[in-house]
Amino acid sequence: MTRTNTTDCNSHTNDSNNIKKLKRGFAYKLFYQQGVWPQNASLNDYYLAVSYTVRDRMQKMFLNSIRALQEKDSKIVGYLSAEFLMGPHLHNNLINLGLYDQVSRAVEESGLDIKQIIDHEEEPGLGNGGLGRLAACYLDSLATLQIPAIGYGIRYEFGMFDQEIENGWQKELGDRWLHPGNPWEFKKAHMAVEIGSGGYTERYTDDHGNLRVRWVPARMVKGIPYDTPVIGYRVNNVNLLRLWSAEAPKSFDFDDFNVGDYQGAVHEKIMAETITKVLYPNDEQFRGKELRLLQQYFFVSCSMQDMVRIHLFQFPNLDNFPDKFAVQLNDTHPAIAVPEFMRLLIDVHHYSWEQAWDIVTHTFAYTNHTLLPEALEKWSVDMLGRLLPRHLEIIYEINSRFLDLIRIKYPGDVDVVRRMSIIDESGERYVRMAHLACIGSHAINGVAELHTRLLKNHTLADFHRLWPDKLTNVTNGVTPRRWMVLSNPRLARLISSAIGDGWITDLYKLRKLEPLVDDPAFCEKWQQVKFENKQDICAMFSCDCGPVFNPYALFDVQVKRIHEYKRQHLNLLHIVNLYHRLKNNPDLDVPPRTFIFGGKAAPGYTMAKLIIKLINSVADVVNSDPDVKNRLQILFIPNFNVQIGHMLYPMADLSEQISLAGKEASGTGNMKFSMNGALTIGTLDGANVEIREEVAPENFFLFGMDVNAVEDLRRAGYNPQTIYNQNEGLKAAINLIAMGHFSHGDQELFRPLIDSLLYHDPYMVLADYQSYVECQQKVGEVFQDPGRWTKMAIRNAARMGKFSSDRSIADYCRKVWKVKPLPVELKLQRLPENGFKFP
Ligand code: Z15
Repeated sequence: MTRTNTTDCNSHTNDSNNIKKLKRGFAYKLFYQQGVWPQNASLNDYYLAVSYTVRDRMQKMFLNSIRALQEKDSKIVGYLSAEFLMGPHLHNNLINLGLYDQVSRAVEESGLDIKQIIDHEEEPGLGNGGLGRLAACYLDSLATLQIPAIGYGIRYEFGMFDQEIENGWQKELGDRWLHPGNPWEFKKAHMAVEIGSGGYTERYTDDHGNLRVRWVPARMVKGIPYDTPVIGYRVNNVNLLRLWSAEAPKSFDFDDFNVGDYQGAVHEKIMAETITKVLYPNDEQFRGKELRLLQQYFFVSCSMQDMVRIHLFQFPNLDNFPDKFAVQLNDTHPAIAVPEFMRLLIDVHHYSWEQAWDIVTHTFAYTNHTLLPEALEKWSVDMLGRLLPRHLEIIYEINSRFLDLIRIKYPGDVDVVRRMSIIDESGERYVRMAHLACIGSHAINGVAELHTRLLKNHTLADFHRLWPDKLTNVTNGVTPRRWMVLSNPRLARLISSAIGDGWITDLYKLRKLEPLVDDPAFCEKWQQVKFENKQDICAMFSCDCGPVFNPYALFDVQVKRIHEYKRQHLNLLHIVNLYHRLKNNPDLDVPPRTFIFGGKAAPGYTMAKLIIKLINSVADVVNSDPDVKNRLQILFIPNFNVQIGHMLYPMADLSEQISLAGKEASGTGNMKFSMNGALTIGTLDGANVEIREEVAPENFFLFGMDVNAVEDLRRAGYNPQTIYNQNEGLKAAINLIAMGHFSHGDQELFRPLIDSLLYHDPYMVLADYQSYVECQQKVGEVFQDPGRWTKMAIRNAARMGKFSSDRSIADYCRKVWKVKPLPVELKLQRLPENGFKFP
């Protein structure tokens, strides 16, 4: 389905006409919206003027899409997620609209540089890492596949913190993304909803003599939606990202002011607005903070009330709600939606328990994103009951009915009841959110084949045994629009010139690249693209003080959240070992390497922060050592985010995916690297398994234990010290760190890390060390044969079809949501020439 309006028309006169209109648009927005003369305008003024001009070009599609939802009998996906890591909007919208070239020319003819304007955007970093970025990729694919969808989440005033490196340590700075003004959102004050918390419940008899329950909250806040249009690639469909912001329900200078409690009234307002103030920066580390639970309940209640309102706009009751909405729970963060929807159906809309439960369980589906026990959410029963007394009652009732079923199914088995209960009663009592999500959903999925298998066999084994058809796999994917077309224009141009541009919406078409590995001219162009991408980054980091990076080196990249299970320290041990070997033997036959790291540590995660300090400490020593000059360089790029990802994935030669097998649910960075022609060094973990399957084993650098070997070793009793004592290279590397070689002789600084490795090593770094180093040796050898390396890289990219988020979304539509595309036509509606009259 392609758009048929004028922006797709390529005739020269139309082009120059459009450019003229765009230029007029910029000037107009600058004058009337920003209120400045061009000569007084700041870069931010120009950015906003360009963005508002582009936004105007989306409005017709936006309004037609919303009308299509209301008119037709269409099913809508409601994607509930506490995080949406969207990245910059302007560039993506230009690409999806097909306006990049025209706007770029118009900006140029206005005396500016489009790159500068694009780079000025403060990215909305409303997510931590993989989970939030996945939600953003899925919104892009939903719109592109013309599936009606609303992404529901939280409009955090402060998103993911900005990371600075000070003296090698991570420092967190507040992210003020809204400060310069956000041209992409529309505040919808009239669609506000009310959210309660605290208080008590009471039973009462209604006018018809029915016994009912009423929740009397102690506090109320208002949820205000802010809508951001999400454009598909070259289609008319525009979906909605609806983010909720909390406000005090009444003006604070009114009632209380009159009775004299001005401070108290202001306090109440501040408390209300605190709810959506800041994103919790923990990725896969559950922390039972009350405000976090309130955030979850807040956005979930706003969203469910919103969907109910939309539904009742079209239908007389909620009986057929599951035909109108498919609601996806992105991890357990929105799982409180299960009792909230029960409450709305029973207490507000007066359904019976049985009818309500039927509607609820046909509405929700749940995606699990982790197997790490410390990431699984469990809220203390006390806290949940204090904040949401009615929801705790409902959870108890769900649990009691569920456990009755279990007792019938497995008579006499008390252990299964204990294991499957929503309430963990082993000590202080907790609500297990994953159990609540599983019981309240009709479908559960893992995010990679291996992950789903482990869910079936371990984490959710009891649920899988009970409901064998409920658990399915949907392997993650990423959008090729942002992660290839936008971020790697050189490669995109080369690919399109060779095989046409159909691959952008059908990534399996990249297969057509495969025969070109035997075309020397194509291979040379491929190498040239990679080289120029590497030169770009070298240009950015060259200064008179620091190291100048060598673009001929092997660029070896690990960018992702800093977490022990992801094993950035395994990478480091190899680097220290290589450094040590190069010092002892200057003739060592290895290619020059530039190691690049990037990633944020949760502010409270001491070990992760120490790993960042160690990376920077090793970098300081290595980069200033003349003995390894031009052969070994290390760069920690601060503040890894979507924007920096745009630069890094395209320039990588080698992608580090080295988590302990069984710990990374899927990974998605692994896919972004491969699509951009990097080779992977990786374990058999998460989606690595499937990437290796697609690209064939000979095009993938595999090392380390598989899940079975990990389990066997753990059972046999793992002792990292034996490995340390038996491996001279490893010993040398660890000793260098422990003896203070990278800390000016300080032997205490890295001791917690060294002790953890030697005495616990929970992620078996030492066990995989030798295999990793040997594999890296092979990587170096292959890199010294550029012809061979390039063929492998092309084969990697050519076989990435499976990892487009378009494929993932198509899977969800077929297996989970049962939704079909709804192409939007542009029924041209002209604005009234002579103004309008209110009806
Ligand atoms: C997160 O980013 C992921 C899982 C979580 O449970 C939380 Cl709380 C945050 C990641 C996984 O670690 C990663 O393997 C996966 O690719 C990603 O979610 C998207 O599914």
